[in-house]
Amino acid sequence: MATPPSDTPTSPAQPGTVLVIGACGQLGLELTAALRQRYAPQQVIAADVRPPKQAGLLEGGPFELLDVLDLPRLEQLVQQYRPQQVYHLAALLSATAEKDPMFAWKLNMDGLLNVLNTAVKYQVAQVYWPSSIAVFGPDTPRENTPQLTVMNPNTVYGISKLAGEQWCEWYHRKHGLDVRSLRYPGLIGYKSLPGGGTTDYAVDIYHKAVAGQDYQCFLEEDTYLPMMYMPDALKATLDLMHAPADSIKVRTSYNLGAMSFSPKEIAASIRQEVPDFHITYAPDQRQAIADSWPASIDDSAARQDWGWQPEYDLAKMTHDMLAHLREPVT
Ligand code: AKB
Repeated sequence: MATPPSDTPTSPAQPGTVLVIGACGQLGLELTAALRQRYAPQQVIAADVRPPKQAGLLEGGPFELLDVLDLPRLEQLVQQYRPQQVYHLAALLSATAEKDPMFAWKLNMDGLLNVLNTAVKYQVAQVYWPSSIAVFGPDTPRENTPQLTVMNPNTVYGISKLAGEQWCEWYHRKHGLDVRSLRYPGLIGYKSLPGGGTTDYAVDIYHKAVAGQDYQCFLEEDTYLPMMYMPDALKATLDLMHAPADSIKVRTSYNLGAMSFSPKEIAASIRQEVPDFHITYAPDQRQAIADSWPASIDDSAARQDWGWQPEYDLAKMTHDMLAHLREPVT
């Protein structure tokens, strides 16, 4: 039973209690499961604006309905569960944000500010918020994009992520809030589907290959983008959040790299195991977004500061993805 919100915190944070906002998304589903393995499942509260689409997802721990734009409800949940950590993942991704720019700005910015203000007000020990390679734009050096460089994003999503990074840094400096962030590349996993992103093709293509179908790609064959397999993304997120605070030197968001490939290369890697797999190309409006983003990322700051080291390259990821997607559904 939820308790009504009040202006002052009523009890100290419970060690290990975690709130995941946006738990039904591609990253949220997997991060919630990883956190529930790490902590007691009951201490990891999954929250999203809608319940999980499939029965069985997010079972084993509490689930709460939460629209992150509804500040009283957010405060109510924070008062009720007293989370020590909040992972705020709810956002509109790049392609969807271009279609509904005003709502994307509202959700991506007001949602973050609601979380940051609530974290300060109720003394949440740590906040995690994902940024993206979308903070970079067409003026940014495309190869081995540095941590600190020209940004100038030209998508609504990218503009919101860059502004969000600056807000995170501001809350850290002004309020001492321990907020940490990573600039994710495209994330690829077999347990959950992405929605509304420009890198989504790199997940869809495996599903088509396993179904024995051709794949029509919405990007051109030689479009290189930074990508990462989900186990590496989960490891990076948890390693960042568990690193000592004084090792976190970047309070905007860390560049994070693992691999970089084009649609032609991922198709060739799939053909190593599915020889008759075919890909065709029909670029759409997402091509312009991809063309404005880096092709590869320099993540040396993350490696130096908290020991980031990816495990998966394209071949290893393809082998693992195909093996898991071929498993019978239980
Ligand atoms: C998208 O394509 O919008 C996301 C991202 C790179 O942040 N996957």
